[in-house]
Amino acid sequence: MADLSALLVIDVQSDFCPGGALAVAGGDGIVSGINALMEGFDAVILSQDWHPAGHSSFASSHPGKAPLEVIEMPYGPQVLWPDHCIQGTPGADFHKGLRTDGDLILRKGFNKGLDSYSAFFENDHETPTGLEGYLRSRGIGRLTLVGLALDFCVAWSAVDGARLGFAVEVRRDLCRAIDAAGSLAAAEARMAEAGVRVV
Ligand code: VGL
Ligand code: ZN
Repeated sequence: MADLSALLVIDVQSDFCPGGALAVAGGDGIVSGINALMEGFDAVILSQDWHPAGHSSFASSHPGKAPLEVIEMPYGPQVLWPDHCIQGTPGADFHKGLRTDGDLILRKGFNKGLDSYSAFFENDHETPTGLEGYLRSRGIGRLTLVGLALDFCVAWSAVDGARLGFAVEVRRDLCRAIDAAGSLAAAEARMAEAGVRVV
């Protein structure tokens, strides 16, 4: 029953591509490869980082703080970011070249006081996005992840998926990383520990 496969395309949005507010180097270079990969799966799901203006993950919401500084939130440490992926703005749109004819578009990060890197849980590791129920009720047990950024939203989604019992594979060639302050090495270690296959 739970043996169908899904491709999870994480946050391939204008703000994470060159020219965007939180540009990931080479972020636009994975788009055509992701489009081509879509054919081979039972389901295609796209996640979309989707913040209200004034979101608590924005450095601009914390006087005196700069992007990439870390603050303590009630749910734990939170890296601060430039304003990005604000609901309804061009930066929140998917990259113009990305195929968006998948089955589900899952938005996350819409709670003002709580960030959500993972497509499964918000950053308190508790509040679900609903993706787990969607996958299980469609009989999906195998996930392949691609997108942006490898060391944040892709890795957090992959680790949560593996912990929930899905078989998770990350296609490294179709991801790009932010790699701030050792974040890529840390993410790789957490993925390995969780049993994520990085190929
Ligand atoms: C992401 C930082 C902030 C991501 C989203 O998609 O990896 N990173 N919001
Ligand atoms: Zn974000």
